[in-house]
Amino acid sequence: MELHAMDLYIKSLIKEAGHRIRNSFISDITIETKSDANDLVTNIDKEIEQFFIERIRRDYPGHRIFGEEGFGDDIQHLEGVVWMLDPIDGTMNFVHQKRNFAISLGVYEKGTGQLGYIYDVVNDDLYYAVRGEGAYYNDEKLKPLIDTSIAESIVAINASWLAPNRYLDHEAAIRLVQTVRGTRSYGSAALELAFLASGRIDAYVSMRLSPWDIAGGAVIAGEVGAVMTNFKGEAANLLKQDTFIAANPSIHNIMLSDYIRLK
Ligand code: 2AM
Ligand code: CA
Ligand code: CA
Ligand code: CA
Repeated sequence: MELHAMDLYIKSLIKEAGHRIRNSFISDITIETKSDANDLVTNIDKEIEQFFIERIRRDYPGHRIFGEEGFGDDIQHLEGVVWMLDPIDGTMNFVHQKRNFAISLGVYEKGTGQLGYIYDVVNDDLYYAVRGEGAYYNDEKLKPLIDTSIAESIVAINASWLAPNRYLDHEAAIRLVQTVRGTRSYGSAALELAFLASGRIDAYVSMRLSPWDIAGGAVIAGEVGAVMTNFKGEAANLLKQDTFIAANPSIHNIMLSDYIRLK
C-alpha cells in the first residue's frame, strides 16, 4: 500500500465531506432514532457515509469498508485492507449543538492500523497519523505523552456510566471521579481520542464503543504512546462493540486495577 499517496487522497476526501456537512446546516435535517430514544441518526450521517463509500469503491476497488450506517461491507474478519468509517461521530452534538462532532476514519491492513484521521468539522481541525511517522494536529507534530499520575489527570467519562449499572464496579468508578484532577465529557469518542493524543486529557473511558468509533483515533493516539484496551485489558476490539479505555501509558494499569472494574 502506498501510504503517502493514500494519505493525501484521504485528506482531500475528508475536507470535501466536511464542506458538505457544514453546508447541511442551512438545510432541513431529518432525525431518526436507532437502538433507543437517545441514539440518533440523521440523513446527513447516511449521506456522508454514502459519499465516502462511492469514492472509496471507485478509487480503491478491492478494499473493504466498515461504516457505522451500514452502507459498506459486512465485515467479519480483518484480512486485506479495511477502511473503518464513522461519518459523524457525536451525532447528538451535531443535532443539538452544531459543533463537537467529527469525521473518524482508520485504514487497517491485516488488522494493523496504517492511517488514522479525526476531523473536527466545525473548527476545521484535522488530527491524523501515518503509522510509524508520528501524529499531527493540523501542521503541528504531537509530542509523545509524558508520565502523569491519577491525581493530576483529566479523565473523560460520560456521566451515564457513573449511574449504577450492571457492568461497572460503581464504588470504584465514583472513587475515580473523586481522585482525579477533573472529569470531562465531550460526547464524541473520536474527539476524546484526539484530545488524549494531543495531551489535553489523560484518559477516556466508555462502556460501549464500536470499531468505527475508535479505529482512526487508535492510530493517532497509538503514535504518541497511548494504551488502548477493553476493560479486561485485552486489545481493543475492531470487529465488535466492546468496553474501551484509552489512557496515558503511565496510568492505564492503575485505571483498570483500581478504578474501572467490571462487576
Ligand atoms: P455516534 O455519535 O457516532 O453514535 C457518545 O458518548 C459517543 O459514544 C459518540 O462517540 C457516539 O458515537 C458513541 N456511541 C457508541 N454507541 C452509541 C449508542 N448506542 N448510542 C449513542 N452513542 C453511542
Ligand atoms: Ca451513531
Ligand atoms: Ca461514533
Ligand atoms: Ca456516527
